[in-house]
Amino acid sequence: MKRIALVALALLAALVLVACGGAGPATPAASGLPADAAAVAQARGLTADDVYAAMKTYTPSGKLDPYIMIASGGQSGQVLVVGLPSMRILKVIGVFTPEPWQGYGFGGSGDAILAGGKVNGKEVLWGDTHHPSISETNGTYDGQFAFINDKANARLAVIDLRDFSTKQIIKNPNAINDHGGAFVTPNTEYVIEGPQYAAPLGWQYAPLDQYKEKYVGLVTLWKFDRLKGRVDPSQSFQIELPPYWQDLCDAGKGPSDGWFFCNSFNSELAVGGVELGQPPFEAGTTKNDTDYLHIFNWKKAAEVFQAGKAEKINGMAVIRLKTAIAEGLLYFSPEPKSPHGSDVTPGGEFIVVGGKLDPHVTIYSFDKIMAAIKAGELGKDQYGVPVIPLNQAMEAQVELGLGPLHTVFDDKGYAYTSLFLDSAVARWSLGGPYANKHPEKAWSLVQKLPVQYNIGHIAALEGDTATPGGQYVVALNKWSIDRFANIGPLLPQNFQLVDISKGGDQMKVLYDMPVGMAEPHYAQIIKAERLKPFEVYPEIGWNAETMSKDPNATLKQEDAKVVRTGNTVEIWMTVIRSHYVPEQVKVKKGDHVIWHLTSLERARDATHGFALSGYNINLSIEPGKTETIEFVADQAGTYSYFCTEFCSALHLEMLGYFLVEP
Ligand code: CUK
Ligand code: CUA
Repeated sequence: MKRIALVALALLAALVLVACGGAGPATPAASGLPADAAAVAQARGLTADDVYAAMKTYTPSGKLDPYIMIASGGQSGQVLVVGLPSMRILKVIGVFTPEPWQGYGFGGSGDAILAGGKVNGKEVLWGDTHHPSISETNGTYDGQFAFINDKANARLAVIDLRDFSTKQIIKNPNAINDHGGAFVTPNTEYVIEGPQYAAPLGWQYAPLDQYKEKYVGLVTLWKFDRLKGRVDPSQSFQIELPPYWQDLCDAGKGPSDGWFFCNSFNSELAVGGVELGQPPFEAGTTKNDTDYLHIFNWKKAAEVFQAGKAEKINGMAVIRLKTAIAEGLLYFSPEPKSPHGSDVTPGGEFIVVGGKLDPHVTIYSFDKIMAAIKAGELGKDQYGVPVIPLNQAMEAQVELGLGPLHTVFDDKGYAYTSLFLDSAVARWSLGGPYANKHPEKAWSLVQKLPVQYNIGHIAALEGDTATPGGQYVVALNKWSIDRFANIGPLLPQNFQLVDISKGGDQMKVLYDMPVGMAEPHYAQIIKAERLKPFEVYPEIGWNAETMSKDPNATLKQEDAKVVRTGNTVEIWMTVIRSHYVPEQVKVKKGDHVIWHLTSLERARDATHGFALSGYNINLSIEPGKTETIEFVADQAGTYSYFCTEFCSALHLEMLGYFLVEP
């Protein structure tokens, strides 16, 4: 404690020194104790802002981060877990892509989870993860589960935050790609998976000249069974939409609970074909001044589904567009121009939509939308969907700058919008019930903070929930250009931590974090205290896939055994520092091998690995875990199995021989 105080003192002294333009050698009198901190600041050329940033983010050895960011891992198909404010990576969770350290997809239970993501029987072992979503209770993160979509293949994954590992991957049976997911409803009743590029219903073939008639959009509401920790497809349903490209979605809360909202583009129904002399997509999809904000009544849609008014297509219940219109499940309102992002304010009163080619964000009032629906007499789009005129639904527009995309919120009545073309974070003031939380005029730009460069999404501390926290925003920047040492033409993306703790125009960039693995899109930041992860698995013999005791657990070393039944050899093995039991396993070529491994460890962090040479097998066996592998010993020879985690001084001696007799 005393040390920390001293360091802080020294840094403060350095701050004063640098702030005063303090050249010259630091004397003990000027810098306080110890003098070397001021000298370091001077030698490294740190400005007062730098020293402030260092003090805001530096996390001394042994201190824990109070906030955890769950970030998309982009094309890596993984999910990143990052501590804030230190910006240290804590884990890369294997999700759509096999991950060897976690033994995910190399013979253990991860194989079955990954197999859930097969596309028409074909293994697809990567994903383009976009939007993580932490499970919510009453509109606030509850820290139990996280969901993420794979844009490339229209898949959804469920991550259990008790052990930060993937439990389920589910393939959307009627969509080939998705985008506006995963987003949860306020009590995680449903996980919304919005569509992206329209395709014929039921994943059929149809030529592009039949686009208008045959192609559809399709939003999916996956029912989440919290007790099982799994999505239940039999209780899930889809809603057919016009073939506009639905984009980002967000669920209502408070007064707007029961509804969700998606922006869309390509109301032009462009089909590309620049090589045929037709306008390229980038021109074809931006001709119109407005597209349609999609407004869904999901509670009513769930009733319509329960009432059996859905059609089964590829085993999945689909509410057809006609039914959706007739039952009042879907409304539109125009949104300018080339829209992107759809974000609901913390109290659920407003929906904020950005426009890639419009300098404004447009704010819709849920009350006004409801009033317009009640009043009736709405026009219709070309597919018969009722359209609420923009001037009847709009609360305000705020001019922010070029390329507004995504918006998050804080506890001071401010909103934060990423400005892609400006490469900036805009802080602006909310109106309505938020107007008295800040001194500024309602609905006005407060500050534009430059970031490096081309910001996409933006995340704030619990900033998309009913109870945002303030403190920090993270800019998820697409480019980094000159921020890091040159390592060749493929550059890392750049997460920038921004201090938003002070109001007005006091936002500051604190830290650059290179992301050298992919292009993450969205992230969510949760208070660490809401998470209740296991320290070790609850009991010896825990199956991390089923999250329950495994019937094939071996609880004591004496119970380890090898049993042959015909051509099948079944092994019950124990794992503890620093030996496997048994250490010799003999089979015959062609035998079917079933191998159960149980860690008898109860000490935290005492993880063992299990690699079997030549068989593409690698497991991570955390304390208490039971894993099962199954394979055919199709190659004769002498193999070793050994531990891949340096678990003790005699780790190298933690091995066994696997002998396959010809
Ligand atoms: S999208 Cu990537 S920056 Cu997938 Cu959320 Cu807007
Ligand atoms: Cu167990 Cu190394």
